[in-house]
Amino acid sequence: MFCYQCEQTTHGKGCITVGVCGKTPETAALQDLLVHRLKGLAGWALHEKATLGADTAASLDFFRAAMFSTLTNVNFDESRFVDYVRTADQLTAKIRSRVAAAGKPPLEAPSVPWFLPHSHPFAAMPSTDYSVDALAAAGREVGIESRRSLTGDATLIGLQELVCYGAKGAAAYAHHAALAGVDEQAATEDLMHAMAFVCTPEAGGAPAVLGRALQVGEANLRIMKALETAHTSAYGHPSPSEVRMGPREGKALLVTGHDLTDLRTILDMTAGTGVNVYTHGEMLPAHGYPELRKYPHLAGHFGGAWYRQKVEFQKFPGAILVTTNCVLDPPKGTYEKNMFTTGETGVTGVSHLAAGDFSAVVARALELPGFTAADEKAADALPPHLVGFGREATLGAAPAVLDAIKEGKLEHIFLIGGCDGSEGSRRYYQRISAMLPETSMILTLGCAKYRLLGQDFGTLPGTALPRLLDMGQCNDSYAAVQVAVALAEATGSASVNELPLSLDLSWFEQKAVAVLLSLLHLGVTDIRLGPALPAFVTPEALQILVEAYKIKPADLKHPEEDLAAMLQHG
Ligand code: FS2
Ligand code: SF4
Repeated sequence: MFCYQCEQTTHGKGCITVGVCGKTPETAALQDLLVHRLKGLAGWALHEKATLGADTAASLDFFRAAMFSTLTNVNFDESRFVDYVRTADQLTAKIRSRVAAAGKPPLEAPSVPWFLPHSHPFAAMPSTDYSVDALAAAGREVGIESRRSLTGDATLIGLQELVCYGAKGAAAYAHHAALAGVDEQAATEDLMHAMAFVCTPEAGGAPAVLGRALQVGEANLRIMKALETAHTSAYGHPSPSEVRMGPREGKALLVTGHDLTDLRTILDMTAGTGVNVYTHGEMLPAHGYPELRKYPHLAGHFGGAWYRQKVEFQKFPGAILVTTNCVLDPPKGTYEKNMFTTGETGVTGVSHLAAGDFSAVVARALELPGFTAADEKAADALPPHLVGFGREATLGAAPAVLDAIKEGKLEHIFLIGGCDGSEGSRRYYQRISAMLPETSMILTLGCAKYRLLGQDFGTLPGTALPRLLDMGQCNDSYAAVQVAVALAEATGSASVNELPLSLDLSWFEQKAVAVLLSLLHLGVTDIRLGPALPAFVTPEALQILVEAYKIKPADLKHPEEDLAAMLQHG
């Protein structure tokens, strides 16, 4: 196997024997094959649209769900990938037949150095053998190693992967948005264009591939906007709200991941049953939405960031529903029987529930003992966390923020957010946030916020403004961008880059890649990125990004030097 799509990749180079995430070589090869087939499906669906005016809706729907399944920490279940490949083959075969039946020319598989002619995605035919072994063997033929050795150009293949990872992250958000009621078909189609593009001769040069990556960032902005619209239409605009960070006595059900629709279904199904519902991981911002926190049995939040789940889930005396990433394989003989996956998530040996069909997880919550009165008492001492600084709430505070800037009470704003992870190097974000001057504010979002929890940032001296504003999930980066643009306009700044605003971002997986591409598309410069730079960006590609966008690696050993530089230059 060879996989380097996430930040924790082995030795900062690539996972080659087994994933640090736990992904097996078989699953890695199946995912490689699926991505290859999705490139083919994208090409053929767009070809059918171009030649016959056909609707891409059916392909789109599957495309974004299947892309999402290949993100880091989403799905480890081989059998599910066999099904995804089979469906991709069936959809592509049907398109081929319709194009042929209409007497239109087939989609040509152009000659490119990174695919052998018979293994070009546009030429792929349905498998004759859907065993894991056969599909994994086919996947190994089209993986990154194969394409790098065919071209001898690690920089080009790395940039093509940048397009692919950005498209994966954006597809995941598009999938969430569609499930939540806003279907961004045009932007999803742009992601299909991007995946088809990397199969064409135009993707043979670094500038063109980088340009396409920025287009993925632009599509992702539209998608994050759609997701924000879906969330706020269904659940109201987030508003500041204190979250209890521990349990109450009684039966318990934990909902993890990002999917607010699944959380609401669980809240409806458990109403009146005596089961308390808790959020975990990226679900913490759910408490900011009026239509979710109105449920009295949404009792609080349990646990920290995703990487602590193997320890924390063993201590949870109730049932657990995994709606999206990040999920990890439970240690054998622990909480497998209490955990359920849904949507695109999957773990071998863990029950998978169809969308909205959550009676099994509720039944399991009723069987398990739940929390005791002593657990509740111990949790009473935990400080609450303030969530709910979505776009409206933060812009509502904008006049006070502008006054604070004018009066010299607010001198700098830091965006410290993104992903969290298990590496000790991520303590950089705790260390730097503890050093920030009192005259600064911090916007945070994504699971990186867990690096800031437990520190009391208080209020800006002489104001009632909290210094830490939790804007929500990683996808709420859209709201953060809108706030920055509004602040730039209100202060008469030429662009976001002129603001006393510094972005110190922590990345881990492919949604973060999509967000980064959106920021670059907007022309945001001087972003600090850590803890490690992407392994798929070679030194040559990094040089391009540094020259164009002044991207900087986080100085993990000397956060005080990063801070000094940010205060001076932004
Ligand atoms: Fe955190 Fe994991 Fe949000 Fe990422 S819970 S690293 O997938 O999407 O952020
Ligand atoms: Fe390694 Fe990350 Fe790929 Fe998992 S997703 S195999 S940890 S690079």
